[in-house]
Amino acid sequence: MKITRIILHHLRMNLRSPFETSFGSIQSRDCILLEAFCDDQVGYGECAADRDPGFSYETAKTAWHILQDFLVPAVLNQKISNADDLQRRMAFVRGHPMAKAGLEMAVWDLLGKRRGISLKQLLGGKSNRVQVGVSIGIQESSPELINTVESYLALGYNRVKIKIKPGRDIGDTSAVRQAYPDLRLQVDANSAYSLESAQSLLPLDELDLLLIEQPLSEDDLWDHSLLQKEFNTPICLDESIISLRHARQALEMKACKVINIKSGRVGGLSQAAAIHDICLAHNVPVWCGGMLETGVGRAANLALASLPGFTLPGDISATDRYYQEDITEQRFTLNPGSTITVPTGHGLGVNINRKALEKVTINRLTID
Ligand code: OSB
Ligand code: MG
Repeated sequence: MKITRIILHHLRMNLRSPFETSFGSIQSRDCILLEAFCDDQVGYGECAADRDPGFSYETAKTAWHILQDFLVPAVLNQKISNADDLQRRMAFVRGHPMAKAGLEMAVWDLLGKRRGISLKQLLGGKSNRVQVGVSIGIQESSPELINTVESYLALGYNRVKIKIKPGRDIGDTSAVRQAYPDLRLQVDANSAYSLESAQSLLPLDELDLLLIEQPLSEDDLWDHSLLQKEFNTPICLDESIISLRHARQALEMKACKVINIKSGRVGGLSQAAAIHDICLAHNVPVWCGGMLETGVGRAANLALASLPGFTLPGDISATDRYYQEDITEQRFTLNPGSTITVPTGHGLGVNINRKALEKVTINRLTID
């Protein structure tokens, strides 16, 4: 197929409640929605880069620049039969995985629509419903954190992840554990510790956590391997796994026992699926991470999480957890048993609500 036109939409969407991590607090979420046109069809993609370079160096504006000036010109009017073709055309751009992943998602959506099958089928997904949990930001105090946890448990979530940072780690986590002795609980530090300061996290090992996510720097596989030796609790890497190569090296180094897979962080769904495959071959459990996506990225996450190696619940919550109004006509809801149903429509299986899109668009560009 040949893509003849691409439209970029820079979105800014208000979250229903502020989301605080060790790298900052946000009230609204930026991203780029891509529309890729081929014959009479359009594919949607979501580039997850946010306004600030807190989670990674990419921002919505750097991704816009890379897409506008490099990736889109390299792809327009070229013959692209699959994600590998696309990746070859994009390979001259070093880094910028979220920009690449956004474009790849739009190509996957088109591939599915043209073949009349869902993204889940294209990727080789198995489950019709996937296990999900909720990721809770740092709250004002431990009692407020417990209230927030309670409210999500009441909605039916049966796995909770809480964000931690130095000074808000052991106290918060023990408080939640004490209030809910049987809860499936995990923590995410978003790189807030060094090998030295992470010694203060050792008491977490007594709290029966599913995993400890990304305690150390994103560029630090080696120190994670040293830290994992000190913990029985599995260390899970998020920021550090930026490619299939890093995943392999992390496994060889024993830098982690679990991997969080996000298509944006690794440059696309094709890379995400490849990381899933080697983890499955090594018996290393994976789960699908989230980036507070709109319905577009959420649909892609659900399809990805339907692959058989995704044995831990994903950070894929219901639309209501994030946004009052989403840009897709579909809203995702929680089923009993803390699952969400994987879309079955062609491609991503979502349609855009144009009115809703209009309200949150702060910049738009057509390239043809
Ligand atoms: O580290 O997993 C993370 C959100 C934005 C950036 C990074 C992370 C997160 C989350 C939220 O934890 C996951 C979600 O519910 O989308
Ligand atoms: Mg994380």
